[in-house]
Amino acid sequence: LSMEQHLRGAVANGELSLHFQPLTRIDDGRVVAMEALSRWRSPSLGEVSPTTFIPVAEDCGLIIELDYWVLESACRELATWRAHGATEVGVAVNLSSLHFRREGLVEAVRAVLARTQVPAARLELELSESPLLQGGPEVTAILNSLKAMGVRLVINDFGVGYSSLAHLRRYQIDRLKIDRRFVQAMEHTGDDAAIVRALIELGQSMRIEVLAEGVETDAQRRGVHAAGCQLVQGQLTGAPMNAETTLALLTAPS
Ligand code: G
Ligand code: G
Repeated sequence: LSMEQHLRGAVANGELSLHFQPLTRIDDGRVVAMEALSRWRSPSLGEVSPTTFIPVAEDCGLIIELDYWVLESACRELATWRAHGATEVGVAVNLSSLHFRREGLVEAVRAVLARTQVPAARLELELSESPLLQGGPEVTAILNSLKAMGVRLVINDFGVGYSSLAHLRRYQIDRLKIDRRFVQAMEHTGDDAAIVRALIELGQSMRIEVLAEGVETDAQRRGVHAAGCQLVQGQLTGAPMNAETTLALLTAPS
């Protein structure tokens, strides 16, 4: 069987699970949200990395179903955290660009929020820059509908796709996540440090939150903080963890 064929049964057979990684405010160390990251343990292939199966799922269109499964599962987990008292935290879900070339996303999000009784403001949808770049009126309509519902919109891996100021202005973006390639190269080359500072300034000038991805060292955290960045994600503040560890983290007395 091909990986695609294995993947077709994975959602139905319960082979997918979610890990969660904290997004942390630098000033007070508070976890503002957890990003849902899918994991696949196939009975025949073993543990398959999302960097392998997400592209396969995008090629064969399965990503739509997979992302909807993640959306629903992540909102269910959020409801559990809230029931245990963690009512301030949000959950972030990745959306493939393919959602912006077909219908159904807005209604799917609305239905999941209704089923799970999660407040829209606690759901963050992470999209890449490509739908914004290609963005026709359909993309604008989808993003406007999501914003009207109260959902937060986040641009993932910012900096690699040449989004212009015009794009950012047109859409109501809540947060930019600076790609870890820039963050991690910061210490080594002045050019990368300058790019990170420019991206942070861009966010600040547009009153959009900025998060640095892939922060592994205290020097990196201090570097992005000095440049005006308020939020970090990465090994330093917490690697992706399973649902049980996530609940323990979010309900630990502080
Ligand atoms: O979790 P990390 O291990 O290795 O993820 C690799 C890449 O796969 C990341 O860029 C992440 O954004 C993406 N990814 C992980 N889970 C999902 C998912 O459920 N849907 C989509 N579209 N991308 C995901
Ligand atoms: O692109 P996205 O932000 O969705 O990527 C999440 C991916 O980043 C996952 O593959 C996750 O395992 C990985 N990741 C998270 N923190 C770190 C980190 O500190 N360093 C590196 N190299 N990868 C990280």
